Amino acid sequence: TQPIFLKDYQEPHHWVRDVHLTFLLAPTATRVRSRITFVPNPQNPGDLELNGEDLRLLSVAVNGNDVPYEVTDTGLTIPAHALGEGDITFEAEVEIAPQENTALEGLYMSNGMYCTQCEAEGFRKITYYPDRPDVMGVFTVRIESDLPVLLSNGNPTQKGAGWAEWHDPWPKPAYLFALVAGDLVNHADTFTTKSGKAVDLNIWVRPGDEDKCAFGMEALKKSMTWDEDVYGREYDLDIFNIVAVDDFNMGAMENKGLNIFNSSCVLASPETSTDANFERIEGIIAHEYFHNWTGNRITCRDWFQLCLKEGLTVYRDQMFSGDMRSHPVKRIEEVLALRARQFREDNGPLAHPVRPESFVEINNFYTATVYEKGAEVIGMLRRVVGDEAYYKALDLYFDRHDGEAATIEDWLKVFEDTTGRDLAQFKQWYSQSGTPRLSVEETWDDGALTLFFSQETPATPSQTEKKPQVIPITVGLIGPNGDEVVPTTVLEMTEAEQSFTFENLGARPVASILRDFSAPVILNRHIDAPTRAFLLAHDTDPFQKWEMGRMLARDTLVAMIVDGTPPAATYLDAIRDVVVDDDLDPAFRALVLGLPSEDDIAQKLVDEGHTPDPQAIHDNRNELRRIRTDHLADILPALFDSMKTGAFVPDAEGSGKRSLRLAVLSMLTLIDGGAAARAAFAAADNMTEQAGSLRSLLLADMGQDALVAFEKQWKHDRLVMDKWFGMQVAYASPEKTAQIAQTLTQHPDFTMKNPNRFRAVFGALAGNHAGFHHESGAGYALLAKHLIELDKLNPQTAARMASAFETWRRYDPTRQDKMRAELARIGATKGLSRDMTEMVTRMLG
Ligand code: B3K
Ligand code: ZN
Repeated sequence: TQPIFLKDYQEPHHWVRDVHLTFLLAPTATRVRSRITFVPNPQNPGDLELNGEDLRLLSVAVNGNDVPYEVTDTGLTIPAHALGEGDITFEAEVEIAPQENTALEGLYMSNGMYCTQCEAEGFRKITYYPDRPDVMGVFTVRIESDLPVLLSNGNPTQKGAGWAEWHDPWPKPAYLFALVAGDLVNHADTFTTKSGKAVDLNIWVRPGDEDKCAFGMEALKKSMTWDEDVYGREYDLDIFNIVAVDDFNMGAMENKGLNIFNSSCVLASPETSTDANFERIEGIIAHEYFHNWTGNRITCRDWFQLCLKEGLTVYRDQMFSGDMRSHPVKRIEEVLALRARQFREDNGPLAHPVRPESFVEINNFYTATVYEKGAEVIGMLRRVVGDEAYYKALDLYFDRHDGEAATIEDWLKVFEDTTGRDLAQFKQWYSQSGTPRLSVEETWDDGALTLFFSQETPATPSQTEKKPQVIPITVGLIGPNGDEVVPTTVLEMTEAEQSFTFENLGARPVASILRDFSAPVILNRHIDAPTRAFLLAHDTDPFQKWEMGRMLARDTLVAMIVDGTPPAATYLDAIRDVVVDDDLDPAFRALVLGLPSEDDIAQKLVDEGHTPDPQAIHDNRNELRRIRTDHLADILPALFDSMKTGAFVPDAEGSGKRSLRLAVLSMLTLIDGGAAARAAFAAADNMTEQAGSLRSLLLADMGQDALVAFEKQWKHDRLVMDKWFGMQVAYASPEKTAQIAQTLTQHPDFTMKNPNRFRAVFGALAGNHAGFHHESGAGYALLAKHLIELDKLNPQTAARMASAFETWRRYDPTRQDKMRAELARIGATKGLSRDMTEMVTRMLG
């Protein structure tokens, strides 16, 4: 398993024109017949090279004749001399066993239904093919099966008893191929595009789930309208199908005209889904739909360019969600997720650039860095060039590269051509890993405020030298009376050290720096608590307003942990002022009430030169929760009642009220013996309230009865049961966490074969900071044991979850030894997958 390198890219020896596939579906012996027209590439003549894995080859022919060929574990090669001149008709038949495919990559079965997952390199498990994104072909697919619903990409052409044919007129790489066959029912609708074309829309689900499709369908129609209005992009087929599948390695997949979704990312009802679920479903439906242009019509030349489609599509879905809901709330949520996942990745052994330069297994690079930092880079680019130039550049991108497999160079070129700017330095955001530390000092001199910035990016694996980046820094100034004296301006930093002066100011203002989180950096700024509280009260930028509350909480916690300093009244009063302010959006107030996660605090302690003690972080954080609760005790009951919502509507307003209500409930539970939470749990008529009250009880270690009742009520619902499995681990006290997770693996409904169920238990274990890092090491051992087992069945999901260990170097020598030993144990396992081998090697490296 050798790494492959971006710098080694070469065009293929052959391009594809069209592809005809016939599937004779059978669980353990599916036949796949292919007829492919190859066109020799005059730029790079050579053998016909096809990828193929786990295939039983039955026949091969070229232009109707037998030919010499070589088959290995990874592919099939036909020597150039056997190919003749001109176009080549290649025919083959292979046999595969979807029923035995537990990796959920290629063609597999889930509850009696056939489905596929081909990105990144799953098509090679279906038939022999040049499985690389720069090779695009027009696919015609025939499916033969007794199952009633037979789907593939593109438009349906013909069907009869036991068969159906599909034709996709848009050339596409194999990773966008999809096939579904099953006993499914549809929730149908139609959409008329801006130019008057009628499109049939369907969400296909297992019988019994049809009442959970309406929200997803609305989200799809909103996405279609939004992409027309904002990016001028229309849909381009007669039909758009979405299918819900229970066993799926990630959230969803943007196959052309046939998106396949993890059922948890499309099925929704008020009784079974939380507000967070609704929001996520809306965002993922939009994301996959938006890929139709950014990913499918314009795809990636090679997998190193993954951020070309993912960063841009995340950026687009974030814009969409902000438009549908609340921009400030959405932005704060994005930053929370970025810090929790991407900053963490950038700070550890798995750090890599937004465009990696090498990989062993590409599935290991569907990361927060490629996706979320990739989106941040686009947000910065837009800030640097301005809105108008951004949309002009996008129009040029779609015009120039439609139908192509493009690169980051192509992407940046449209911005250079639109604006005349040189983006060479900006491009470093794609090649340099690590999170820049931005420091700021200020001076005041006779009406002039000067901000001195310096930037430094710490070394990351295989990148010791870092260059200064282009950092757009948004700044506004607030006068001493709380009025804004200078509105948001963008300062463009390009040097290692750079200063900016604001002149002609009356009195010394307070600077609000990095408004809207204008760059993915860590800002080091030493300002006192009263100044932070002032900005929390007066900043006009909602992100910075929230950020000041968060920084106050973080500094309070660090001081409590490091030298036992009790929380200051400045912090407690400032929080109280926000929480009682009825002019503020309840969702925003709930976010201000949130405390930094234990994992965030651990990283902050490391940054300040301390060794984090997970138990101490946990205890002090709980202590702060208790102190804050006492400080707010008199207002909590009334606030809780006033945030009650009527009939459940999963919109921004309702979800905002519920999130404040539930944040208040978790505090109330600390002082009322659990009375309010028990009552809310018993009376809940929606999952947000039911799960939220259960969470409060679990956090206070009073959840046993509610857990029993919850299981009894939801036994039959696999998605709700995932919550039941997850919550009791996520909110367990540190000493019990591993034991609870272990016991749950013995539950009759636990299975290693369903990624959602596995993630429910083990994702929660890894996410329970004090529980996972409990000094016994039980959390580490339990996770490692199950990752080793899962790796045999499903390497992709196992490898992804192994990143739980990426922070091992942060902790004390005893914990380090324990974690390193578990990683070594995983690494020493016989027959370990390429996926897991790469992850363990990088983490130990
Ligand atoms: N493109 C897919 C992810 C595929 C992951 C393969 N390991 C989903 C998405 O980003 O839309
Ligand atoms: Zn995507």
